[in-house]
Amino acid sequence: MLRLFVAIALTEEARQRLAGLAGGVPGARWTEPENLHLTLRFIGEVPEDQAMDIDTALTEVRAPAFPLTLDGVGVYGSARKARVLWAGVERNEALAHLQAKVESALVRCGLPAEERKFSPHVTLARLKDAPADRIGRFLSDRGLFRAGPMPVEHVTLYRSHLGNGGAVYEALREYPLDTA
Ligand code: 3AM
Repeated sequence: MLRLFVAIALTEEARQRLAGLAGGVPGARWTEPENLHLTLRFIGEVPEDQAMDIDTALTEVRAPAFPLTLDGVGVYGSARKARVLWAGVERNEALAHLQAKVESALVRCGLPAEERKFSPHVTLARLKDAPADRIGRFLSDRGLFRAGPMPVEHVTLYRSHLGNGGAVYEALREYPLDTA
């Protein structure tokens, strides 16, 4: 079985900027800079033959390349039980279009449809018992964060290796987007 997800790889520069946001929140487990990415679709555990079908389906996705700008920070979960700190993405029709293309390609090759609305973000940290006031300070101190625009010219199929030291993401394959 392979644990897979489809994401946009970020440029080195963007990852460095994002990594620079880390710190100041007790109970936060910050994403390793090399692991920072924008998930388009979590797939989960699939057998190898289905992984090959997924690969074929992704090869057939046609969508234009586009610029991506990261914008702002936020939190998932309630104020009392914050779970994830994230960096947001400036409104982007091309990104939404790409995500919809990836989603329909995956559904065509037999995966269950994603029920949740696409909420583009880059996970900065996972939180455990983080104090609300420190989260509040993080959000206000970092609220003006912006990075980009950066060119998005391919999507990437990642394999996630779960281990004691946290997940390690392996880029299995890149699928080019159409450049003008
Ligand atoms: O890109 P982010 O960090 O938001 O949380 C996991 C990560 O999302 C998510 O897939 C991305 C790559 O690991 N993920 C992990 N398990 C999941 C699940 N069971 C999941 N998303 C939905 N359902």
